[in-house]
Amino acid sequence: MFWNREIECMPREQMRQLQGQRLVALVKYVYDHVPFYRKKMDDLGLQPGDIRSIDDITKLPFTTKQDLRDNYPFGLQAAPADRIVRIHASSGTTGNPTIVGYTRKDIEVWAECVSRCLTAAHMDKNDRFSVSYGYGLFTGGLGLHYGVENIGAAVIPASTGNTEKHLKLMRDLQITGTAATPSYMLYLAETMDKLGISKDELALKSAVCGAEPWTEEMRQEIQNRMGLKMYNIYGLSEVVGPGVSYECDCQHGSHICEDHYYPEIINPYTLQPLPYGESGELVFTTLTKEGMPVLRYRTRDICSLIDGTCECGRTNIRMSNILGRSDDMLIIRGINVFPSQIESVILSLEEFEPRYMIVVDRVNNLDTIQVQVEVRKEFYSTDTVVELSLKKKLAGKLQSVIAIKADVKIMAPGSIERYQGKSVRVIDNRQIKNKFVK
Ligand code: DLL
Repeated sequence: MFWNREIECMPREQMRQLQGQRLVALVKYVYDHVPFYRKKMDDLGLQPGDIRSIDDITKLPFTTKQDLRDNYPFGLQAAPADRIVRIHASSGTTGNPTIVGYTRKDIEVWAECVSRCLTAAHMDKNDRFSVSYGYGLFTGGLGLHYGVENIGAAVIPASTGNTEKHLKLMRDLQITGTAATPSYMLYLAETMDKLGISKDELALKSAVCGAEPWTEEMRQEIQNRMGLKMYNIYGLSEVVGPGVSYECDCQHGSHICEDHYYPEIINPYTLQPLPYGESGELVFTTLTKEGMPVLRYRTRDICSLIDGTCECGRTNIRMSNILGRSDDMLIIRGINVFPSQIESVILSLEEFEPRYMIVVDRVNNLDTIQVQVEVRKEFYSTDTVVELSLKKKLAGKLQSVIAIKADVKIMAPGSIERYQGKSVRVIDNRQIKNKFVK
């Protein structure tokens, strides 16, 4: 159940000491090797010697994605080129991608963290595990791959695409675990229906899912359809990739590998730290990274931290599910709405598929929101009376949860685009209009 009991169950005081020692070494390392951090610290009048324990972390400057872009490609790299053995690049659609170089030790630490996650999901050397994250510049594929090899299980590098062949292999090789985005899990479930493969023919026990926000309702839906248990895995390329945190059986937050990635929650407006339990922006400092360490990296992900020993025995701080990204949060007529709130409502009603698209616009200076949603086959009808009653039902429930009147558009089964990686679920036409107004 534990891959590294000593670390995963370490008493808090001992963990704080370990983090402190690592932070002191890290700050000296980046001050000496990354001119960007040296300048930032000099500007604040801060010397490496001012950082003596983990409590001093709040004195340090933040790092943002823009900093990474501005220093493209290697400006934030701390290790010399001859020690870098892997380079990943983010999937950013605009501007420069973010480039992250890893040393051999970084890759080992990463595999260790993914191993903790896989072990918590009951995977061991007897298992056969397929990786359905994309292999390539994205960290999902190779990140999981090294973790699976590290625990001694047999890895099947399925990647995305080839879904029918992958399902055939799942059945014929009796694959016991897989890793995928929740969107791809749903696509696998749909393809099983199409091919007539029942969950009883598969031997899947666990799925390790992340790379995009997902709700409890989505978990239930997929678990029922595929007959397995889903465990959350969180991570981001700028910090390492998948494996920054992971769920145990208790599924009350994801345990952070905080011996390597120190978490904080801040108020994104005032940048002040927030106490455990309060929601805000998640910030990470990579305590042991050599290739491209980051100090107080602002993830833009909104969640809260949970302290105290978990029922599973792990003492590591947990993070709640990600509610959304601060840049994903929609402000509609002044009200904050996260797409995940809309997903929860849709999935709480049996008539709808977990397939939807949110379209936001501005008409006569007023924000509008349309929720397009697929109806399940058995509830679908072209009869306008039936359609109207479905619309009313969903619109009413949405209004009670998000306090906004949404226009609901009922879509035929199978008509909304399927994604094999991260889904796109929001189209905000206001941004396009604003761009032209400028
Ligand atoms: O998505 C790394 C990853 C791969 C994580 C596979 C888990 C599994 P990026 O492409 O850099 O890296 O995207 C990072 O994705 O800041 C979150 O907004 C989101 N994200 C990742 N995991 C989760 C999760 C990978 N479990 C960004 N729940 C992060 C919610 C997630 N959001």
